[in-house]
Amino acid sequence: MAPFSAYLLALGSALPALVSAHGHVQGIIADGKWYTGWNAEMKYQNPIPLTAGWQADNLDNGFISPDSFAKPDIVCHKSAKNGNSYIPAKAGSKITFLWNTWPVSHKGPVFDYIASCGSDCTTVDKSTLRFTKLDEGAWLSGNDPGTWVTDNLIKGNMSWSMTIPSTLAPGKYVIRHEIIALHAASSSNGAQAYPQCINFDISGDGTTALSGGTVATSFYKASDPGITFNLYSKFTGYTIPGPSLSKLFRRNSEERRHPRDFVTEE
Ligand SMILES: *[C@@H]1O[C@H](CO)[C@@H](O)[C@H](O)[C@H]1NC(C)=O
Ligand SMILES: [Cu+2]
Repeated sequence: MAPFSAYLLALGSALPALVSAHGHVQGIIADGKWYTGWNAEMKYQNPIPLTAGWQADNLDNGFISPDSFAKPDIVCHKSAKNGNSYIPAKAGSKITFLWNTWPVSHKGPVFDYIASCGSDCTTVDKSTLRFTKLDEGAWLSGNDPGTWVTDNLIKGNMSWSMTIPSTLAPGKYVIRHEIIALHAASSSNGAQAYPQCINFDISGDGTTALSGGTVATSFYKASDPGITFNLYSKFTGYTIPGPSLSKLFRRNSEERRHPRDFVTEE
């Protein structure tokens, strides 16, 4: 009986990883149209379905830890390979990222970055992508643990919306949408980054090209005050990690649609 119950115990402890509640972007809505995102189980299909979502190997819906923030996995999640199609969208369009689920405990900042792929996002080397931060949200109020934009994401149908700048030049781009969960971030390797990359073929008559930008392996360090952070303390502020928001695009009231924007901040 000992071997059998030991087997059950082992099985029992393996199960939480399989049914764990952190998530991935299962769908994207652009210009009102739904596109299926990448789901790691698709890697078992032959052929692999066409998705604009990058093919990450996050079968456990897991995350990237600070000890990998300078490694290629931080770019588009674990062992990510290029998405093999594009979502067509016009500059100025509203884009909504729909997570399959998100746990209330996983509070933290949410980001949208964009990088030009040059001519082809399906073959570009991810280590060459230089990202511009388009959108960010984080702490809203309270403490220990307080209210965060992830709470709004959960209330809003597990979704996060952003607007592609209306002046962005047409082209092939990767948008890197990311949540960093801070529930374990009081220890220096405890923050959890969940990056999700999606290819977009952006049209329109914008003329603003991206310039500068930062490779994702230089975004964050474990020692950043917004990466090692004790959510369960009487904090009075939060320093948003990563590069600062782009000044290439003027935000207008029409584009300020996300819940975070209804919080007084300027
Ligand atoms: C809510 O989320 C589900 C699942 O992702 C999606 O099918 C549905 O379109 C979403 N509803 C809205 C109003 O965005
Ligand atoms: Cu989790």
